[in-house]
Amino acid sequence: MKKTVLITGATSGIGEATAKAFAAAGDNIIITGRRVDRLLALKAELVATYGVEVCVAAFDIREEASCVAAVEGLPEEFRRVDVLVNNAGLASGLEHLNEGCADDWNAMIDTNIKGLLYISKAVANLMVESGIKGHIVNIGSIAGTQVYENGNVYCATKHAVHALSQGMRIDFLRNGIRVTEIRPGMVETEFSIVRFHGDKQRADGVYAGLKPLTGEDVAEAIVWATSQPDHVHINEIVLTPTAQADSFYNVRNK
Ligand code: NDP
Ligand code: 8X3
Repeated sequence: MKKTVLITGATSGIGEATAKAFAAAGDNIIITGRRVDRLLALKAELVATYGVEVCVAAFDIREEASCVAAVEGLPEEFRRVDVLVNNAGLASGLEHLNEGCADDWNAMIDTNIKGLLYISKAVANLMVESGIKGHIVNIGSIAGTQVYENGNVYCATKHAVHALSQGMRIDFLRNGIRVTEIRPGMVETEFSIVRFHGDKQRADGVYAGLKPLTGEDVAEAIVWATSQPDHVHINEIVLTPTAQADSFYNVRNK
């Protein structure tokens, strides 16, 4: 059955690939992020390629009032949200804690934790009001259970996503809302460029000598997890490149 899917952070990487994957399955999509030009270009592509209905909502997920206004402002035909994909997020910086920068920490905490909470509350209430047994997908990370050197605050935010996913699964039990946490390892997107503040050469080095996951690989897992029969609840999916075992072990140039 055709679903309505709201994806945060659809202007790039995993979120953009997820929007395309749901659209390819015939679902209607609400795409969000801050870069309006990219959202409009993606909307045009999804409509032209898949003939689905697409709603654009541009806002900064770090602002609770903007999240609430965006959800309240959804047009009538997009208000029955079946699936929320909490994907918007970032790493900013990679330094020992005493050399880290409060602006980076605030960006990660405000986006990855607080933004996820704001939008989840607003959309979950829509699901409850409209009696939809919806599905919330949180994009966590293998960094949600392992902490690596210099990853301090980013890893802490993904540990929070891991805890919140478990908490949401319990709290929404009575509403029949399923909560899946997708926990990828290395995915080549704009993630590392953002982490290294635009240093593309350093970002490329993260994936040198191995074949990382793509946004499409992760999107496929998300679509699969949200396409199961009503009685099946996929709690968690951990996926890494074949060349990566976890946060600490990988092989290059093999
Ligand atoms: P990208 O940088 O390619 O995409 C990040 C997306 O998040 C963009 O669409 C961006 O949109 C959005 N975003 C960031 N900040 C905000 C904000 N304040 N308000 C609204 N939207 C925002 O990275 P990925 O696709 O890799 O990252 C997606 C998720 O996957 C993140 O949560 C990340 O932590 C997680 N992840 C990534 C991994 C990887 O190796 N790439 C591995 C494990 C997890 P815009 O800038 O237009 O606002
Ligand atoms: C993003 C990937 O390697 O920083 O979650 O954990 S990593």
